[in-house]
Amino acid sequence: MPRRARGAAVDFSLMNSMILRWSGCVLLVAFTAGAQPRGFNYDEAKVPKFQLPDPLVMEDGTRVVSAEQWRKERRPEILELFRKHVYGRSPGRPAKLSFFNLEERQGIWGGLANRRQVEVRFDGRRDGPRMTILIYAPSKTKGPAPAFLTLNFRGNHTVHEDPAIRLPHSWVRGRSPGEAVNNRATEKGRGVSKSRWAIEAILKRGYVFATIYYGDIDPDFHDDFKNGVHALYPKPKPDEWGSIATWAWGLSRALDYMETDKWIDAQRVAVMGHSRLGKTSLWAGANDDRFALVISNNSGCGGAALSRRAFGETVKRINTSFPHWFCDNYNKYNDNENACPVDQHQLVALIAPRPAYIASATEDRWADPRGEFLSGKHAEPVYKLLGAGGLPSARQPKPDQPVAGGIGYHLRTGRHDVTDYDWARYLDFADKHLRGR
Ligand code: GTR
Repeated sequence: MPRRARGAAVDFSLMNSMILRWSGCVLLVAFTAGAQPRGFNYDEAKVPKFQLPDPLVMEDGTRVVSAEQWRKERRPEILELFRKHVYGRSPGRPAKLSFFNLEERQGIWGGLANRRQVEVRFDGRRDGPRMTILIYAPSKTKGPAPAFLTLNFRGNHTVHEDPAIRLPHSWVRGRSPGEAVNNRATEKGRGVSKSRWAIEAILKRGYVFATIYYGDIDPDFHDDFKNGVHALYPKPKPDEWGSIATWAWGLSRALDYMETDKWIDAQRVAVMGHSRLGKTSLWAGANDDRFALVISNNSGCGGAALSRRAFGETVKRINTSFPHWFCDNYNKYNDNENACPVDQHQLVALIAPRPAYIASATEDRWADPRGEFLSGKHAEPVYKLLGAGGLPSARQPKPDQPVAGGIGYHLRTGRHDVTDYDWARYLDFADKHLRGR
């Protein structure tokens, strides 16, 4: 018996016929284009009345008044609630984790970059579950550089047309004809997602760009937790890792590797993700405080958006469409958001005092841009208590008017996507916090 109701639209393991495969592709393209399914609330006047849990009040009612109390008592309490009820708890670093340098080249792209591709073997075996990190470092920087660590949706080879980037060894979905054959990536995908990754701009500003195909860690369909790194562990209990926690776990393993790479300053790694991978970057940053800065790009429900607003995508909808993303316990809050002991502003608060950036897009109503802003705003008391500044805007800023304190926010004009505009803001924010500019 599968442990969760299967979401008909998303379980690609069930899609055997071409017709179903195609309808799945169309569905996914529609989502990434920022489609807004019908039957959900997009009207601010219809947002239900709700009360948010106060990040500075302990579950027993005690008010948190000092930074120490936050650090020692309230933060661990909230972290535990997210582990138990939302994302699920993950194992630590595997004893046999090992790193293998697949390839390296210095001074490419007219001397702008060095490239390295590293395989992270989760149990030390070369044919076991493993992920490949693609790294571009600025070649002219003296000493280790700060870095952006990201997950990508379609394979490392899709982020740039560089012919040396290895094709993923894992299951890929493939969104255009020929991009995947029998769920294996092909050359047709090379560079197709490059508009989302401002790699040259990142390098020119002196940062390392590192990316991993998320399917290397856990393929994004519900197979009852058998593939990816789950092959090494027992089936998750109701409070144990779903796929978002698993992808975040992979980011922590990438950071384990980065601590050993001389090109990278592992004390200054920003973790960035878009959409479901924005949910993932937030959880990675909350769960692993080695991440120095956290960026959520259009992360929406289960990411930065407040669940209690039930605006656009809801907890019930996400648990139904994507039964593998969260831990089983999260199903208890389907149509029952107020019963959940946490809401997503507390996820942002877990990142404090480290800087966090939340980005929304005007046409991305499915992700609830206002709810994303409000999460940052309601995390502010924790940032202020810790002397880390806040989100310097009382109201949601107008489109294309970024604000940045300890928490940064912008509402970009346009659709659900990552653009050069977004990256320019993230680079400014990183300069401010990781370089003290
Ligand atoms: C949608 C999902 C969103 C968002 C998006 C994506 O289908 O409803 O929560 O994660 O996928 O990741 O592209």
